[in-house]
Amino acid sequence: MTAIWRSTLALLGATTLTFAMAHAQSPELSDPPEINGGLVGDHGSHTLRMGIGLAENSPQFISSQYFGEILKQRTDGRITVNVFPNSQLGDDVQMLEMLQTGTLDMTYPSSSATTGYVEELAAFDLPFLLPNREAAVAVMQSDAAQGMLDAFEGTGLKALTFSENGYRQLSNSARPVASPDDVAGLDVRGLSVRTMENPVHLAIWDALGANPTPMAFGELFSAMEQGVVDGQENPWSTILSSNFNEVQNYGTETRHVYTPFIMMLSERTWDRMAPEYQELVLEAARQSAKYQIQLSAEYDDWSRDQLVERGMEITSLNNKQLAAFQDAVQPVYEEWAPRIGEDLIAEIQKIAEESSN
Ligand code: TK8
Repeated sequence: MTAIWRSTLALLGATTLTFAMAHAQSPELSDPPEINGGLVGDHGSHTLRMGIGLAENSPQFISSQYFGEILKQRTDGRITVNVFPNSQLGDDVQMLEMLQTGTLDMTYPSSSATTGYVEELAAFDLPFLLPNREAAVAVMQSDAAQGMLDAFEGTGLKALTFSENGYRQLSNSARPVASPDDVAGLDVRGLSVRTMENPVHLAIWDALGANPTPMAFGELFSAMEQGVVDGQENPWSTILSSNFNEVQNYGTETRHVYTPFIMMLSERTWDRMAPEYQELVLEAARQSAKYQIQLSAEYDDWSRDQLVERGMEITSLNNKQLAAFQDAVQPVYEEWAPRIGEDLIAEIQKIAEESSN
């Protein structure tokens, strides 16, 4: 393909996405990287349906669109991806099952929803394991992490790549929280906190003295609105893009867990694809994940400021306060580390340490 063609294609792609972003009520986010690489051979057409949980103005949606754009351009429109946001097609757990039965092609769950398939992934649910984003990215790009993705083989799920959901923060509608005692509520009842359907997260909030309630993401807004639960925990970017601030007055910067997303494809869809298409799908998944991590970092910082501007009272924890949370969840480590694998956790901690050197 001549240089002119390539730049025209790249330009076309970039313009469409910049247009979409401008209308997403979000800050100046980085433009998607130029789509490079030639056209792949004609191995027939595929229209992939992809279900995700978050909204159109989320980095998850924007990077999924970019993933689709790469495939469309590199196959001259033979592979297209339709992204369905806002849990329209189901929640993380349901959509994974739909991939297994072949009634859906793709989804992008939090790793926490997949530990029933590959228990080692629960390592990411251990509290305060990853001190910063550099460490998290280094771990997600490590051989240990690739081993976890490979371990899905034979489950009906093809795990393509990790990307960022982000650092989880507590929000609630009842009271400011600066300590585990505020969660437990010494003279009032403990906060009822929605968690993902994941045993480690249940254990974390149990250890902090809350009443943890596992629930699908799609049910969360109305559960908070109706007072079924007092609070929840998610990255600032998700709290904002899902308008949780409309039903949550208080936020606490706990950063208690860094949750990855995992881009998933149905093994049936994968097996129907020619090897050259499979290679391209993996490449596009990794490129879009890299962009997603960058977007997520930009959006998360901006979201925190926006939430304050929109009236949320956010409590930042000093080191002493943070240590109180870390001490309170130590039993979770003791319970889960042997089950997940002490060697794997030690390897992850080593990668995390080395990443900040
Ligand atoms: C969206 C979920 C969400 C997760 C949760 O499908 O359930 O709270 O953090 O991002 O994956």
